[in-house]
Amino acid sequence: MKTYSTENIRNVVLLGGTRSGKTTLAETMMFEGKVIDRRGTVEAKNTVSDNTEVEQLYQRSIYSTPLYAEYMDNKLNIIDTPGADDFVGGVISAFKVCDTGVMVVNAQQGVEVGTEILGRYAEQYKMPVIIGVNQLDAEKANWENTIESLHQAFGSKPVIVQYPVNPGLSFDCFIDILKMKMYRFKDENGTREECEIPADHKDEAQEMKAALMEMAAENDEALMEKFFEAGELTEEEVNKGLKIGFDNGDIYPVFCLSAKKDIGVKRLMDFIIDVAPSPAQDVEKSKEGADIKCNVAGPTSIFVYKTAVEQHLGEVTYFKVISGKITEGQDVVNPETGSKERVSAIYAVAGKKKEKVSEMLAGDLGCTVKLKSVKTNQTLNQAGNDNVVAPIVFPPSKYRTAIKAKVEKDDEKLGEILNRANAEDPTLVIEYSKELKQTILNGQGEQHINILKWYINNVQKIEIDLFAPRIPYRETITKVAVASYRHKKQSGGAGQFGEVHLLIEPIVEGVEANNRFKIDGREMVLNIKGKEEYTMDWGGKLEYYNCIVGGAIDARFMPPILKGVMEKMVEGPLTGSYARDIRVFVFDGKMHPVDSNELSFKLAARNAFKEAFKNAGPKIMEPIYNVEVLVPGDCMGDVMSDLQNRRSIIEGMSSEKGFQVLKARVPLAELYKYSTTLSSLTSGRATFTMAFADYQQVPADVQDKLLKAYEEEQEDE
Ligand SMILES: Nc1nc2c(ncn2[C@@H]2O[C@H](COP(=O)(O)OP(=O)(O)OP(=O)(O)O)[C@@H](O)[C@H]2O)c(=O)[nH]1
Ligand SMILES: [Mg+2]
Repeated sequence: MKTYSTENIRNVVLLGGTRSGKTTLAETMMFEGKVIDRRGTVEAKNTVSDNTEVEQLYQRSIYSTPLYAEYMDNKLNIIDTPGADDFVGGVISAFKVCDTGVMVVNAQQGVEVGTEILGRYAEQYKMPVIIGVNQLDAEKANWENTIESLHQAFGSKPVIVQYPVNPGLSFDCFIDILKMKMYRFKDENGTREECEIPADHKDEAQEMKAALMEMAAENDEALMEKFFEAGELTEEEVNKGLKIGFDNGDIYPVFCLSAKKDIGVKRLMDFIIDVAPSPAQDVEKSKEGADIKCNVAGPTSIFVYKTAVEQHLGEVTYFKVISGKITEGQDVVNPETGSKERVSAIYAVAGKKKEKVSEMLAGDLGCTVKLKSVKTNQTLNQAGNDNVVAPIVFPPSKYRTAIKAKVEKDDEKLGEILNRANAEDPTLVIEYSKELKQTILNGQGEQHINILKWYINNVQKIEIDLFAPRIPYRETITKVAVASYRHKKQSGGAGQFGEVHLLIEPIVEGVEANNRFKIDGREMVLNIKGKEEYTMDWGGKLEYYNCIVGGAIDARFMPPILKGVMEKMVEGPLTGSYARDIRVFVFDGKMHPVDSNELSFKLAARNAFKEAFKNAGPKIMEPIYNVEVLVPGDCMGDVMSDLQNRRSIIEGMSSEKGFQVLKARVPLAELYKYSTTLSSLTSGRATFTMAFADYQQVPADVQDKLLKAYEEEQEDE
């Protein structure tokens, strides 16, 4: 392969709902780009893109796959992404390195939730979008409905540049408004003839052309002037105007496709080369916010957007050349760790096929192998250049599950596999929770987790259990209580003795500590001699007051008493969860001249605290999440009543681009597998986000259940 200059590169990401035909389109683009001479199909499990065992098993894309096509002296780097929302991580990385999105829409369905979600991302990342209406050869293809749904979703942005003459099973013709020609396809390998527009389509085509010209002219004053004077624009001028609107994300040109029958694909590729931006205009931000221009004459910087372990190759590092050029055998430095690496070989990538090249220039996408320790989101530079490219920001998780190996001896290996999985897919977030004493796996949905499970079971041959994670409850109290406890043990030699009397009360924001208390109608006044205040790692406070009079307890026993209390703050008396916001006043006790020691006082304090806690109107607090659901109107009722069954508080409803947006506060305990339920309630047409909001007291019946469950658990132990 020759070396492509920055201007002759196009970086394109294929986007779209599940089964819209992205992988098939990628296959056809590579066929037109002479990377392959026979096209595979998803059904035959032989596409270049869906090349992993698990993708072939499920007949869908799971990973984002870098591909390329060489076409008209240009190199099109193509990233084929999975349509399912569960695998969005790969889409987000593709946004980072691509300049144009081709949104594939299934003409049988029109805009789907997937299209909608990806459209939002495209807006967020300011990515120019071309819409490819695909599957126009399918029996149920419906052009009008599809266009209508496009306008509903994207307003006036979609601009028709082609329309099909005969959508449906016999589809072989479309009219190109830009070129004012009709293309007729003679076979399923892209062979086409250019014809005049037939008489019965002339008026419609003319009308659309005028609209297109006006739309193009609106983006540029000079064009506008010309358009008013001459009444029309040349193809070049229309392209120019379209390009401005397109680059700004104001115009989404709409193309006709049958990826399966290779109709319209070449024309789409032409347009990408003629109109879509090359990376020459790329300006990356550094971590510090400085601009890094895509300048081939600049110092070498490459950015790692993906890593994978691949058969026969080992660790493969996928990168984009951000600036300068990278040459075979070049030494680079990781500016963040200072570690040196040698890029011994460079490859252009089409799935498993790796074609060795001697160099790659700014803007290009490629991969290398055998680097020592490079992770996704890291930058590698020519020595002396300390630019660090701002990292890809992955979306927050929406599915959590606890995971453990069925047999303990696999624990360590499982840990390694999970860490590896996170390196390859940063949206798989592993959390070793000390609080919950569980390993929690966070991901984008049940499918996402199940794919990992499949891999662990079938490839790594480890049996695992996935189960509902514990909930990080918090415990606190609502009123004053006192308790005392005597720890006494007489066994042979030295005995143990310690007695502690303490009083506890809740810390309420804005209410200062006082030394007068009322307990069961009895007034109690304490003599505060010392105060210590601790902020808990898990939120909230502990205040510890020394109110000992007359030397009832030696000062040296105060720290062990605090330690005993602290232990019960870590493992709360109600459910073993963290406790918070409590004042403890130690006001009396007893010592034994021989048997008293630190341990005895610690144990006495633990038990006294526990006792007092249970009498102090204890309550369990649970984490509440803000949940936002994007749902098609016809599923609203089901989604709403399901949420109500989850003890949710519905906070609002609004409609947005043909969907309903539902906002609710939902307890985390009720969100286990929510994404799965939502998906089955709406046939996968809804999506949601969740974010921690705050802690709220659990209802009485829930508290009773939790207390009982904890008691039983304690008895078992
Ligand atoms: N009739 C027809 N079928 C198509 C066309 N393009 C794709 N298909 C079929 O649609 C199904 C899905 O195609 P894929 O290429 O896997 O779709 P995808 O968008 O990559 O799907 P995900 O990877 O799951 O997001 C397959 O059965 C394809 O054969 C087309 O142009 N016409
Ligand atoms: Mg696919």
